[in-house]
Amino acid sequence: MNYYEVNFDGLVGPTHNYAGLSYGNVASKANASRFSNPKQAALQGLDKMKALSQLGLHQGVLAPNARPDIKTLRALGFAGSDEQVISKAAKVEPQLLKACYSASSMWTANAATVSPSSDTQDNKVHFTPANLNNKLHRAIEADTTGRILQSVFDNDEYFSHHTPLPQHSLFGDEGAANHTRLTDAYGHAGLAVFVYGEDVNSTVRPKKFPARQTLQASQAIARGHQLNSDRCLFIQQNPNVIDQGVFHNDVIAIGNENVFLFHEQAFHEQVKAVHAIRQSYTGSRPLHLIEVSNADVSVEDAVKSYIFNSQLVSLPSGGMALIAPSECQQVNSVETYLGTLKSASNPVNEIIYLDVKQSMQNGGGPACLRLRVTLSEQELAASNQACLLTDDLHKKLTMWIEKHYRDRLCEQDLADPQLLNESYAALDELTNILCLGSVYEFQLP
Ligand code: SUG
Repeated sequence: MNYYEVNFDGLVGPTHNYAGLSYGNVASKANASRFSNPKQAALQGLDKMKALSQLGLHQGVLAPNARPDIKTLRALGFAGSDEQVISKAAKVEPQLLKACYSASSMWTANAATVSPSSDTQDNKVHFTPANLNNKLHRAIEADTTGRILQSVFDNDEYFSHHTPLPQHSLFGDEGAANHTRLTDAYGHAGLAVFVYGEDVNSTVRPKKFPARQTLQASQAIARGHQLNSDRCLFIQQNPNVIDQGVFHNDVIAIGNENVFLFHEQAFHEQVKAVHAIRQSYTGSRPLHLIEVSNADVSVEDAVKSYIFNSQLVSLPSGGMALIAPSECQQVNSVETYLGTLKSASNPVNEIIYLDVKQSMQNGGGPACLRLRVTLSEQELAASNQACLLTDDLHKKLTMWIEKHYRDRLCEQDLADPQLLNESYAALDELTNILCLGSVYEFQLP
């Protein structure tokens, strides 16, 4: 039986904007109030999907959450028609309106934690949508994301869907961005490496920025997914790097199959953490633990370039490619390092640079934009085929974006009721293209 890692990229929604909502995410703050270009953002994302599919990889598409989130605004006391809700919120609570307009569901590395069937006791693929409870604009994604995942993986024989963890600070969960699987082949049992920012029972935590993922959340996910405890590791992120803008582990480390690439300062008590990984890995192919020294790439350069937020993918022709954001070419230390990585003796033999600048300006690189789902041939066949990228789907989505998306958006535009109509009309059409059924709760005017 063949197994594949399928990347499900988040389609950038029509209201992509720079609202400065993510304290602790340096790019989000730095670009707050800039004009965004939703059309370009969505096309850049689609180009990335196409580039990966042209490498011979299976590529999926996840629909965005519907924005504005009128249901949340109503729950917060704004009443009347949709237009009235928007205009009242714009006057009284513009910050809440921005949260309800965020297109942040595009970063599907935070959509859920996924465990493949080769790791779970019931041999099903398990999904838990992340509660994202550290930020309001992200916490409101969880329920819709859960429905979208159910509509893509809609078969009880193969897939098991969990509800998000309780919305409480004990259980801050940011999904797959803090989870890596190390294995010698996709279809073999893997080592699930869960990286948390904070154990709520310990004083080891960042001083400036929030730790978004708790140990308690990671443990709950591992239990729910019926993972074998011998094949789970829980390691703590270095709180000092969280304070330098590393708000998720995927900003400082990336793993794929038997390769784990990470910065020298990624983890708390790193020597012990790396030793534990080496000891717990049971694959028959050798594990490549590649530690990037601070002398080669500083944490500051890692955050600026997002080198670790690259996708590391296994190529059908053998070897691996690192799909890096083009910003890596603008930071000397990083470009030099990637040159040496490619020529050193390890499976990474190709570096491909892609432009996802619209997303990068909100702190989301190539790896943030995708949810990895390891699937057997049968599981892939049981998934919603309309959400798998083909030339035809690529063409349809390009036309759909060209038809519905604006090429300029700023904070003032969020008060324009026409934006709501445009966004809902686009998403209504998208549900047909992707055969999603009733995942959205909005009413068309
Ligand atoms: O949660 N940015 C996202 C970026 C998520 C990146 N994901 C991973 N590293 N996996 C976040 O901070 C910014 C939205 C704004 O400010 O408009 C935002 O939500």
